[in-house]
Amino acid sequence: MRRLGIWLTALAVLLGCLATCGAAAPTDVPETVALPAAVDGWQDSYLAFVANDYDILAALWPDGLGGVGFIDLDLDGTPEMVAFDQGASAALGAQIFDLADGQVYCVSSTLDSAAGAFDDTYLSGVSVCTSFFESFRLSRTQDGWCFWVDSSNGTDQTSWDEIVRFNGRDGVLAPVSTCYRYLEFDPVSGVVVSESYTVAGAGADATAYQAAADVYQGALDAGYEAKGVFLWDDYDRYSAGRDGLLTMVKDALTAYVPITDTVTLASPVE
Ligand SMILES: [Ca+2]
Repeated sequence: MRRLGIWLTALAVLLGCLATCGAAAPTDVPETVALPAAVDGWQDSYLAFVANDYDILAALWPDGLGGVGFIDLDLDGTPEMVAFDQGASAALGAQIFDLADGQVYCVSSTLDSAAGAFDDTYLSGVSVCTSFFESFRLSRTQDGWCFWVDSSNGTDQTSWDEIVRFNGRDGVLAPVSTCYRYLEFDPVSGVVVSESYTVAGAGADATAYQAAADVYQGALDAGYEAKGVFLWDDYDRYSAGRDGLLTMVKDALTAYVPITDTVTLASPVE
């Protein structure tokens, strides 16, 4: 039994090393992230926005929104609302809304027309395509804790990836493009015939792109799983129209997973 115990101890040490040694070791970044309390009434603010601006939402997405979830992407204690469209390509388009002084603003949209439909005071030029709430990752990078997402989409002849980091500016979510890759394929052979890259918005090569992506893809992941609800979870419950969308938002509020010490410290994995 004693020998078994020694082996188990050695195995635990080895696994611990594998879990931490391969990732970039953040320096001077605290092991925990301390968030302020959410602003009072944030749930009601989002519900009121959806109820009052339903006609705008219905005009922009006439087939209805595909999903709603809440994630505190800029780690200021109050979650943003992430609403997916129903997708016309490989990935869904994310529409992201944040609160400022009790008012809801669209801060990111895959639709150009969102700029004219909503107050665009805080609307970013960076948008996100992904299909899952869990794609938004909370990581401890060398530059600090942050949410990021590998936003990607494509066709049979093109594909692109963009690592989007979520910062905050003046108390409002500010998505930032850290690096971007665009590939074109020969439709017959599948061979890449054209490629282009940017890092921090400036032209770059594949090596620089991968180095910038590794800052996030190689960071320590907190294991946080954001949750939301999708239209296809229950078509009857989320029936077309104002009431169905409001029910979806209410269910998403229930599904919201606040970021707590328990969540962020749940044995970070690489
Ligand atoms: Ca927030």
